[in-house]
Amino acid sequence: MNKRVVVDPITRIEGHLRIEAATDDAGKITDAYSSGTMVRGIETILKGRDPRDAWAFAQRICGVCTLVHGIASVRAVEDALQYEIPANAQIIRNLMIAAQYVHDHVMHFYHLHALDWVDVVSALKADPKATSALAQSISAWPKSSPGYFAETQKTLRNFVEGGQLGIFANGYWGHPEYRLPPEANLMAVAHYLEALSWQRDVVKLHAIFGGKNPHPNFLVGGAPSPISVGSGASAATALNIDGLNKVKDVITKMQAFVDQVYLPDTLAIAGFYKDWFARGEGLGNFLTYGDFPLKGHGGKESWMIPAGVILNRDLSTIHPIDLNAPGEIEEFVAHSWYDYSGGKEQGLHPYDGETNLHFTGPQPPYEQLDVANAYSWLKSPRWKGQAMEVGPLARVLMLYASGHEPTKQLAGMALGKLGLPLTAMFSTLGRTAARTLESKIVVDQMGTWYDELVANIRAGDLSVHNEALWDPSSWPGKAKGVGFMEAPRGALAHWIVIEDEKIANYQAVVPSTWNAGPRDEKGQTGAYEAALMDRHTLHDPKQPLEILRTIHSFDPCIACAVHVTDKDGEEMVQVKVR
Ligand code: NFE
Ligand code: MG
Repeated sequence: MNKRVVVDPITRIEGHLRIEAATDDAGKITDAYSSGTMVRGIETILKGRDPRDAWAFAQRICGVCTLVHGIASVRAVEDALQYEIPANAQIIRNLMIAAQYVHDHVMHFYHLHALDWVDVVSALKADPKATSALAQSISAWPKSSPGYFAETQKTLRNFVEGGQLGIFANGYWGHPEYRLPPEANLMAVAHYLEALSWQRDVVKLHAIFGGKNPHPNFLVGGAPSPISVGSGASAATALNIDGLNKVKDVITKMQAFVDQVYLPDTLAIAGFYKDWFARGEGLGNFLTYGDFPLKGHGGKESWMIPAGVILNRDLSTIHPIDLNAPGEIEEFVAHSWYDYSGGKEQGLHPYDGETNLHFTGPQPPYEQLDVANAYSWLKSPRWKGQAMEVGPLARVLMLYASGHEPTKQLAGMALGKLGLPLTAMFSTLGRTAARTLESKIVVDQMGTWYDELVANIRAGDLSVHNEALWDPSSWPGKAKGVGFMEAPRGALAHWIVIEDEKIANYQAVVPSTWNAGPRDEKGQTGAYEAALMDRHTLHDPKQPLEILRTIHSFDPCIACAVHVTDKDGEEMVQVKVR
């Protein structure tokens, strides 16, 4: 007889996610359902506003991927108005996006995902000397002495003996599926704590270019902070040589942590869980929009991460995508708590997207989702009618399939060390490893972008903003455009329709909506659901560690994924902007 395992809320994520899994008597997952259980109000409140202000509202969709909605928003307006931006602004945006990736991925690995693989309490049994030997055998990271690990262990013991595990409370400690030796657990706990202080340095990059973090400033047509090579009061508040030196220092710290901590830890931990490279694949379809424009003012000639679709694991063909074409990107609501004016069965392109709430599900608290009908506040995005996985794995596969040499070498090294074939990437741990690999690929590129920016400034190019289209009276009466990027969790795009200088429609289709969305009108599962239905057996249904491993491998963000209006479709708040 089928049993129902309900995990609600899934913790160590952003937002509110419920997973239901049906299992057979042996604990094997036979069916899985993903439900976003909260609802918010961003797309609707953008209507009627000045398009140049949209980024500041859209960015509040999420505080985790803190800048991505700002970038997608300014790019949407720039696409609609055919608004070119200066080369320096493009480089500054690249550096800000890259810092976001590496920051987000390291935080995910240590603070959100590691505890699925690392038993914190077991670290108390570790021998600090043996831990030091282990750490030194995999990395030249200087913080690896026996005394250092003994101190870490003492800190941890104080937590446990004081009955105050705090951030480490409520894990499934002692679960037999934890397989690391105590020394590896202690090393990972030490790096968990180090990553907390490391990230304080990384966010400075956003503060230098964008004034603050989270939610740095942006500007339609360029970058918000002028560049100054002079001295005096105006130089002090501009992007100056002090700021640029700090950026260089941050990039050096990011590079060191990725090379000497994150990458070796990923490989060391993954080596104990190789069977997790053989389950949790899911759809086998992958989509990217592309990011990191590499040359030209608009930067549209060349992207470091290419755009496209991979179908059924076939890396020999990258299918082109068109974000403007009707029938390519569409959102469905057959199993979502929404209605469409033309009927619940149809798909809508985001230019024509609607957010009409219609909650028909059981009122929480509920025993079970009404999965035959609607069961999520997420929509179901599809490409040409097919479900897609987005995110680091999609990007690494796209880079690999398009022949990007650094990616091929790095993936070859990592898989070689683990003794695994390329097909191992289609899995739960493949997804997690892809996040580490892309952090290395991106951080390796940051120094080059930094050098380009400094070279431009030395050559006298201080331009960061294009004034040409700033005045709305220069705009066409009607315009529409799409701003896309690769957010840490995957392909992100905002579609904007501008009429008479104001926003007439605004739709965001977000990475976690692609991955965490429910079934569509054809019954096709989303990526989370499909992944859970790929070879998962629960050792103990009361401690569903296996569900957490695979869901966390996607790094869920449900605030991003659900960003619509309130229950009755009414205005929730009025914000006066003067
Ligand atoms: Ni809120 Fe987000 C990212 C975006 S995920 S974290 O990365 O866009 O849906
Ligand atoms: Mg949306």
